[in-house]
Amino acid sequence: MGRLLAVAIWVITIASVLMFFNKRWWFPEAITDHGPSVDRQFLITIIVCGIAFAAAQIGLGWVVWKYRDSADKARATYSHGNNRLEVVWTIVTAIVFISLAVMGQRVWAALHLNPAPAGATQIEVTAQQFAWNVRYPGPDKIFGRTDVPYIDDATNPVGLVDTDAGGKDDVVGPTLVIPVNRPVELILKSKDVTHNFWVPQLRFKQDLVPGMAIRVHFTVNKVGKYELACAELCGMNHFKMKTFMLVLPQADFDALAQMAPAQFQDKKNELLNSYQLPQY
Ligand SMILES: [Cu+2]
Repeated sequence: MGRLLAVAIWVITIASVLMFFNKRWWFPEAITDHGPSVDRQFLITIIVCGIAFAAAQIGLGWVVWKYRDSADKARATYSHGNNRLEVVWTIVTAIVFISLAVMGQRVWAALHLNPAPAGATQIEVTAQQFAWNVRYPGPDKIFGRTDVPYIDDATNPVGLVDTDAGGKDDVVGPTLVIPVNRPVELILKSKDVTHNFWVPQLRFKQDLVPGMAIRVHFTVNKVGKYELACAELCGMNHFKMKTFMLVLPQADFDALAQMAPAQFQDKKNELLNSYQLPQY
């Protein structure tokens, strides 16, 4: 029985490792400039963890095999362990994980801590139970003032102040439209609970927290239509919080950004229908 268990542990270990090698279930294509760095960092982490996992499971199988129930019925001996060995593997583990964290920090900082490049296209994304409200500043490139008493879920979901001139041309809708090959800065907000902005192809996830305006910036290098989901279980109808991110050629985006709200929505819907989701 002991031998069988040891072999089962080794077989499961090898099968789990092989699943990563065949890459059948893997990430969708990365479409951001920072995407390859995130993927590289992920690969380094998974190789390091994979080696530790395989070594630990092979060792476990070996112990099960060696100390299986045998005919001589010898009593087991008790060991207090080996302090030197414990100190060594604790230090080695700490060094490995701190190094991984430091290496990953560089990519993280470029995305979240550094300011967006000057001239980045700014778009505000306000999440609520259970919808996405994406606001574009309109031709004047100024976001109009918003205030809580003006919020009306049906007609004014972000609470645009109707007397403010800057908000007259603001467009609010459920779809995120951005230009290709140009830096984009998202200003992420939430009206109620914590939501999470996630387009897998962008290679980042970001919480939207009530009371905060969280900024992230990135550059997308591939035109297309992608799914945008809320990745935080935010309530009963959380599953309904999905929409699309449409990445347009720069000329198409610029033309759209100059349009009045009604025209913008019609053109955006037309463009949205003309792109297909990527197949995996
Ligand atoms: Cu949500």
